[in-house]
Amino acid sequence: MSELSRFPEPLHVGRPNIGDRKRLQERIDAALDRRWLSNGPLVLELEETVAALAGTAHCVATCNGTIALQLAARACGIEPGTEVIVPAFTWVATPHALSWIGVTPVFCDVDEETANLSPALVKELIGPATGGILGVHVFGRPCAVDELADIAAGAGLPLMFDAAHGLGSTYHGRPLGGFGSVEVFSFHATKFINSFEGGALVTDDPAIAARARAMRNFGIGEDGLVQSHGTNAKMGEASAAMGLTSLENIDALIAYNALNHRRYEQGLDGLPGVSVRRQAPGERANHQYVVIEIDETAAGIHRDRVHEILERHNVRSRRYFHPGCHRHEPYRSHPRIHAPLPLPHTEGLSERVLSLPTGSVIGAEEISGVCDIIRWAVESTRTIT
Ligand code: T4K
Repeated sequence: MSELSRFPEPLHVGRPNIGDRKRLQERIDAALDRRWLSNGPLVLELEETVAALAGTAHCVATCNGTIALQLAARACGIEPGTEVIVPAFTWVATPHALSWIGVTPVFCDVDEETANLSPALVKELIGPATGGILGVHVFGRPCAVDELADIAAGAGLPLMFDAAHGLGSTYHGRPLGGFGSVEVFSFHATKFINSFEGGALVTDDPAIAARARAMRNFGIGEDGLVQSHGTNAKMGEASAAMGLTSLENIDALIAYNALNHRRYEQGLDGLPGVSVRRQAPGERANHQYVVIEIDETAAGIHRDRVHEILERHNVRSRRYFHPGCHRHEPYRSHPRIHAPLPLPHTEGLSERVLSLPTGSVIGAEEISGVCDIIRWAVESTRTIT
């Protein structure tokens, strides 16, 4: 262990990409000169840019992705008191967004290979109280969109996607964002495209876009009258300035993330029980998360032990999404409501996966050091055993 160096500064999974500071400062200065800090032109420009990237007719930018999920559900007509089927293997924002507006998340297990909603199990879970289906493109890998769309259409349910990880990835060659009734992006600081905090919903449906736009602004419609319930979910101009600056680099950031992904694959190649999770074959992926899977039986060491060892060397890996949403409150206390079927793949994945540092501040040297630590952890444990 002593031969391995400890990183002098912590290596984080979610270190933000900052982009061109001069461009950012120019945009913020222009907003200050205009004295237009919210409901302004930068948000409109961001919306146009994101809609173009997603290939959708409409984009509604918001102050974060969680509230965009709430607007999306409400704009699709999902009422309090109904149920929405969601994967248990996701960030807790997905079910929390629903339960905060009085909608019950019903957890579904995921496919082991993709870590996304299992269409066959979604079908089993549909019942009289089901009001919709919300898939998550976990780690930027697309859901089984076509199968889910068939199931949703057959049951007459709206299909939504949480694409918080999905900007820049494709499904059948088309960008994520344009599937289902509506999709939601997150531009949180830890996402590869960030607007400090922020999010957006994208859709081709003008009615969903109009309802979400109104609800984002206290329910005020285009005629200036309050048409519905609403909230304040607006994105500010400073956030849009950051988002636009970040988006100027999207292709370079994806290329760099892909390079880092390959560096990890090479660095961990041949290590028993350790694999780097793959993106969908034949699709473009944003590679914003590099996730390894540690099979304790083959590696001789549990993921949590590797996580601890990395921590000791100043590498802050993240156990996204341990232990599965069904094991968080308030869901854990009501298993029959929230998890009517067993969730073996969620349970298994949440014990095996580990997200490693990547992004523009992580390079070959850091990755080689992280891989050395993981290699040492596995090989020394196997030798002792
Ligand atoms: N749906 C899904 C599937 C999601 O993954 C998320 C968010 C959402 C919906 C909701 O979208 P938002 O409402 O957030 O827009 C993070 C993020 O807070 C969260 O946005 C993200 N998913 C989730 C997967 O990860 P934490 O608790 O791990 O983040 P945090 O703030 O501790 O940051 C992680 C590491 O990054 C830190 O150890 C340090 C580093 N960091 C973080 C920030 C904020 C920095 O170096 N600089 C920074 O500014 O949840």
